[in-house]
Amino acid sequence: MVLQAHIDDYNASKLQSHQSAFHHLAELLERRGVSARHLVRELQAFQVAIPSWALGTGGTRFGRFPLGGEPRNLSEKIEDIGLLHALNASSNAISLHIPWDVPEDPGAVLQQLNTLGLHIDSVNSNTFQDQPGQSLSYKFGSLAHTDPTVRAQAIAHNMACIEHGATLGTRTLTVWLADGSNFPGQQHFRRAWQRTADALAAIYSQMPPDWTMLVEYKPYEPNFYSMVIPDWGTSWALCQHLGRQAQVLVDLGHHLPNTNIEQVVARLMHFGRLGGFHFNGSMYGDDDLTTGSIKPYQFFLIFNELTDAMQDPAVKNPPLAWMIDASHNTKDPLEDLLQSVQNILMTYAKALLVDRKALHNAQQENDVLMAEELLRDAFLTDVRPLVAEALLQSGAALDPVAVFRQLGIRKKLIQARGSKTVATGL
Ligand code: LRH
Ligand code: MN
Repeated sequence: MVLQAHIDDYNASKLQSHQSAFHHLAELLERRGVSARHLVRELQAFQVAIPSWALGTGGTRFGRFPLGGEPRNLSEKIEDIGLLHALNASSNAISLHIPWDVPEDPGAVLQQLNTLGLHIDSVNSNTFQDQPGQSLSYKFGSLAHTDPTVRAQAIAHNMACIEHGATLGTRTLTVWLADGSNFPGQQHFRRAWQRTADALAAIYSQMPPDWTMLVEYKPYEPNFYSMVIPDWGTSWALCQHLGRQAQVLVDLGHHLPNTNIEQVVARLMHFGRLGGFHFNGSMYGDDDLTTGSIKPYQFFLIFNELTDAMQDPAVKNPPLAWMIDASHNTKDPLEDLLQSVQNILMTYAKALLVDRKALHNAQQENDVLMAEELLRDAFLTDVRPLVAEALLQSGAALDPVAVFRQLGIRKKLIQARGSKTVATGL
């Protein structure tokens, strides 16, 4: 549907204004001793994984308002992510959720992925819902359940996820547990932790040696008194307990209000236990809004810590998994995802602008104001021409959302798939 010609035509119509903005910024950066060409290469290499469960309209318990043209199966989900990648050349990976996205024909899936220049970056297990025909319920938990047969069922499900993932070439299993309690006394905290640690160890021991297990934490929802893995410290302790192939997954929406997430990220990088991110934006709780839409400065401070650690040879942290985890209640899901990727690229570009040597000196001399000003200087730099240049050089659109709209893609998807289709996911 999206022919390269459409993108080229659009870029040609915007080229002059883009080039003057880019050259102006490149000169400004040159005076700061920063190479715009180097930053463009960094941005071209930065790829974000798209969640297969966020290609349709999300909902809340108060309602869901489908906008039509939503993917009806895994193949159409891959087609939509291929569309995003064609528009921004920055979304070459897909996170799958099992059983929402069981690959019926792995061969055909691999072929489609190949054609679109995509790959599967991780499989997510789901022991937070009961599937039709499931023998034992996860109402009172899964890996932390008091009943060993329920724990065994959940362990078997995670092993099945690894098998599905292996047929599709990924080597990452993401585990998020809804396990917890709603009332005091309902759960024995120490025994619940130990059951969870033992069950994760049972999965870990059967996981291929070249696989990674990402352990995601969340302070509340769907349980509202306690969660078995509520915070980074608990996830980190579990990863220490499991072994080197276990890493902490940071979902930005999974923090209590006013948590200093950038410090959590710096800690985990320092310990070499940061596995990756579920990027999204949030005002209050796990709101799963557009990434960078609500607290752009905090998001920048997170990338500042990441970039500082990634540029420090003393930090021994494995490569990070960059993934989005969002839910779209009022925006077009595809436009929302395109906007999120743009925000992520812009925030990374700003973090790359920080003069780390000057910042280090200001910190050493306790020049509080100068240290902050060095960060704000980078944050307040308009890097949009850099991101646009990176996409242009990768054959993508200078402005992906503009081309998405110009081509009337949502209308075409509704014509092709119907106005009532609802995608699996949240
Ligand atoms: C839990 C979560 C987890 C997913 C789900 C879709 O809130 O962030 O990462 O499994 O959303
Ligand atoms: Mn998540």
